[in-house]
Amino acid sequence: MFGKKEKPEKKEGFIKRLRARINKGDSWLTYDLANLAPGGKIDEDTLEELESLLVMADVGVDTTERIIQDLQKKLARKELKDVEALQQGLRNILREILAPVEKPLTIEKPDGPFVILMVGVNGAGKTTTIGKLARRFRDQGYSVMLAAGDTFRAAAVEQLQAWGDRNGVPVIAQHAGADPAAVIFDAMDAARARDVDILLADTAGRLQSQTGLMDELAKVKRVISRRDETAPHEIMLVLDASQGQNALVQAEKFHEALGLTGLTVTKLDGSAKGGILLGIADRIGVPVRFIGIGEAAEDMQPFSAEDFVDALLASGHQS
Ligand SMILES: Nc1nc2c(ncn2[C@@H]2O[C@H](COP(=O)(O)OP(=O)(O)O)[C@@H](O)[C@H]2O)c(=O)[nH]1
Ligand SMILES: [Mg+2]
Repeated sequence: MFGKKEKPEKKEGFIKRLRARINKGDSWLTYDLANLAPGGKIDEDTLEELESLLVMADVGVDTTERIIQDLQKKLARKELKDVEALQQGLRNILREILAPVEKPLTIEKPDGPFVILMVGVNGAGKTTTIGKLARRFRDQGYSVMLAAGDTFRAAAVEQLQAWGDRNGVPVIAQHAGADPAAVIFDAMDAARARDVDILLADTAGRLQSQTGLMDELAKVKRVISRRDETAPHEIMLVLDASQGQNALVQAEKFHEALGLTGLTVTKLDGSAKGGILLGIADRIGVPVRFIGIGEAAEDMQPFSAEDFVDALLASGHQS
């Protein structure tokens, strides 16, 4: 690994914003937990109500079941004496689910650029995430190049180009309608020639159900591997958290088609309930590299399971 480390004060501010912005500051779990057990007593009814809360928070049916079963076992062992014990039990199981996908992206130095292929549906935040990542990597001391592989619309190429111009990051682009695989292939050569560390490749948004477009992505991946058999070094799916269970379906389909190596989950500041990350971790298991909680560059940070669970369960007095 090469490059520099994160500044701690940046992370502090992010955690504060994460707490404030997930589910608009009202933590679904804590707010309702105390209400679930009016006399402070935890029983099967409490867990049943919690179950519906989890489903409503986008956790998904299977993952909810896993969580509730874990708590039922604790209840049977008389380990859930009060709301605090329930909260602690919940905290533990959520951490257990999320910890395995906390695997930060590490940039290796291959013989040539470290190639990151960005994929996802329209509007998920691919291009924005590329901008944020480019700035982040540049601040860490890497040289960065962008490939305008979203050749579907002229505006998409211009969006990337404008971002590159503003930030002094070179962009390799062709005309709208060009073959995305060819654009990215050329960009790999350009990056190699200029000894660039990291190449971020944009692609056009597509629905997981559009077979032709999914095949096109598989072709892009093959062409990249032909130029460098170790590449792409990261195939990152960008998911809009406010899409709820549909985001889970997207993750499954993109993973099947391409073999994802990482995820960035955006828009956790919107209408998202945050629970989608639990479903993704439990069902898909692909590392969550970054989470986004706003449009600014500093609103995207590496995923931390502990911080995320704390934010989900944060009650007023903790923040
Ligand atoms: N609120 C919020 N908006 C975001 C976030 N990430 C991206 N966006 C917005 O989502 C919209 C679509 O983003 P874009 O990168 O163009 O999506 P693409 O079609 O996947 O390339 C833009 O208006 C972004 O500013 C986020 O974490 N929070
Ligand atoms: Mg885009």
